[in-house]
Amino acid sequence: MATEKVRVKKEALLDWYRQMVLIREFENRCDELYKEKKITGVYLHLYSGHEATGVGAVAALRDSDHVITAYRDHGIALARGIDPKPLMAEMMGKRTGVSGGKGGSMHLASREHNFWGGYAIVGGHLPLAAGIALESRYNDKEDVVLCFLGEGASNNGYFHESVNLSAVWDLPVVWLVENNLYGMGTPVEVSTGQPEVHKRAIAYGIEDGGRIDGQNVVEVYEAVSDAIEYARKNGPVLMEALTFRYKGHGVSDRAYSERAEELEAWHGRDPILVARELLISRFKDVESELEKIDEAVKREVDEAVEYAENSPMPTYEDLISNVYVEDDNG
Ligand SMILES: Cc1ncc(C[n+]2csc(CCOP(=O)(O)OP(=O)(O)O)c2C)c(N)n1
Repeated sequence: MATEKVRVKKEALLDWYRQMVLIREFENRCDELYKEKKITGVYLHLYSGHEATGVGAVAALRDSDHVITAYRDHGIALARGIDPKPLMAEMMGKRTGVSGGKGGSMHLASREHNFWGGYAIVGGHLPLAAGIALESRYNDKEDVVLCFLGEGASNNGYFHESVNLSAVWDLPVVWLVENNLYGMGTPVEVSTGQPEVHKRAIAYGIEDGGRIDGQNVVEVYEAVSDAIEYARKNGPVLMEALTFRYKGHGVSDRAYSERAEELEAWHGRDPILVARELLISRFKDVESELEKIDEAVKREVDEAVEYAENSPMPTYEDLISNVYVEDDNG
């Protein structure tokens, strides 16, 4: 793939910083609301630690491109531009939620944003990504699908079937593995014969997009931009961003105390910190702008929580709508 390095402008970097702070703040509040039982459900999977991967990768897309992911989806939804208010309302199962309160944390989607969810079955969204990419190819569109998946998801059958089909049909899809080194509590070396997942590209005869630093939003943006443009013209790319999840698998899971040292080291390379340091080193007097962003994001999340708390629950009619398609006779 041709690598054209474009120096990222200050405005873009500030906006990515803002998005990452928004994701962190939004999810910290979700964690609290879950403990208060205002967000319910068996699981709540936080994206904390992965922010640079989601923000940098989604920034590489056109509006007409598509995004799909698994259950660790709130951060990617925010990066795709979904308003925090209907997103928070969705978390609480409210009628004003982005999916009418029927999706919740793991199954939120927004057609308007070409953000297709949100799936709980590990790897289950990969065939859907291939299907969306097939529609684009079949109808001679230029749209690309960015499919996020965990390294754990690269070990089941969905992965093999979908990546193979993307190869034989030259589908415009970027398979972006967020390798956070653990699937639930299982280290990648224990579950995966080739722990550098991107190297599997050769087995499918597709482009290897390499392994990138998932903590650095600029590096992610540049590498994923190359991959997206390659996919648009030629076909699939498999690549991998190395990152780390700060919390347990879900908020009810323990945070694996045996990983304390590893966790500390990753916090030292926190994606928000990395972006902050880059901004400060590159632009004079940017600290006051960063403070303003931090404060504005807190207000935005407060307003989202207030909106969600004051929103109504779905009615019975809401709950049974969009379940079955009505035929012409009603
Ligand atoms: C088909 C299937 N098998 C098992 C599970 C249980 N499960 C949920 S998440 C998970 C680990 C997946 O790890 P990975 O794909 O690396 O994503 P991460 O949670 O690290 O983001 C497992 C085994 C499931 N939801 N679906």
